[in-house]
Amino acid sequence: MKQEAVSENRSIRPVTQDEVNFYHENGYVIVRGMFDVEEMRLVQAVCQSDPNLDASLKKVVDANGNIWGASVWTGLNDSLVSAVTRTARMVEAVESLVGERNCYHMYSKIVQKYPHDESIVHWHQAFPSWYDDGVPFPDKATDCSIAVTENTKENGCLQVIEKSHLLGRIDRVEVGNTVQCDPQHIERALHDLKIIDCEMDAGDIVFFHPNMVHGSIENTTDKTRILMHGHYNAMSNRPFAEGLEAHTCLPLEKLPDSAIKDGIYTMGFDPNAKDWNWYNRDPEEYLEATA
Ligand SMILES: O=C(O)CCC(=O)C(=O)O
Ligand SMILES: [Fe+2]
Repeated sequence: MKQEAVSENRSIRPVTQDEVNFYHENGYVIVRGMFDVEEMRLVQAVCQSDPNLDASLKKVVDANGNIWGASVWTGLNDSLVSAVTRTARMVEAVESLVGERNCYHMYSKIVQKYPHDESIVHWHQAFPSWYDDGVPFPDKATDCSIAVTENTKENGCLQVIEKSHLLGRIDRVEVGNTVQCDPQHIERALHDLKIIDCEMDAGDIVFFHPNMVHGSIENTTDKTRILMHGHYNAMSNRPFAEGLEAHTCLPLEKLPDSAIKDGIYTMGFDPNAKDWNWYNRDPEEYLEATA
């Protein structure tokens, strides 16, 4: 069945005013039970067995030469994972956090950390790339990470530096085939700010401000850790540049929260979804150059 947007859909899990206040004060908020276990099992099944996910994988090389990867898509499509990003729960939560009704989905990605995966996602912020695109206000966009599986300290859950959204946009330096926040700034910030391990059960979600410094470390367990990251922006905050893949600015029409269980999608992961490689250098080329 094709996706149908029904504008009067209401969220079954609205974020509370306390959650919104916590987000603004600390730069992040973990919203428990945004999705249920049955819904996350459907997404897990896509991650485990849909070859389209691997085909869209963008590989990232860390400082030690270990590789992690993200399956990325932009815009909206008829897949299960895209339906998740459009449920009334998600759209209304985003609207509450950015303080505007009319938002668009920039891009999403799925990051799987396999058993005993030693790769590191170095400390970084999302906003600097959007700034490069021409997005003006960091407060009018938001990042989120849905725990598709259980996320623990041991399996390399997302880590954020509490209140780091107050640091503003930090200079980036190259690491592996990508960039990270200048480590000197991070070291200084960590004198005052603490690292939060975003431990979550499947279905929990962490929303965080685009200037929040975040990353993750090794998975020391026998199980794969999966996060689905979403990035949204207020329509009023669209960049000045035109023709940018991640800013097609399609109005984010809500799907009913029942869409996932009702199967209102045509595939797990869309192989034709618009994707692009925003990392600095192709990993193969990078590894060859540094061999
Ligand atoms: O999944 C993770 O560990 C973090 C990934 C991330 O922050 C990113 O891809 O921008
Ligand atoms: Fe990130």
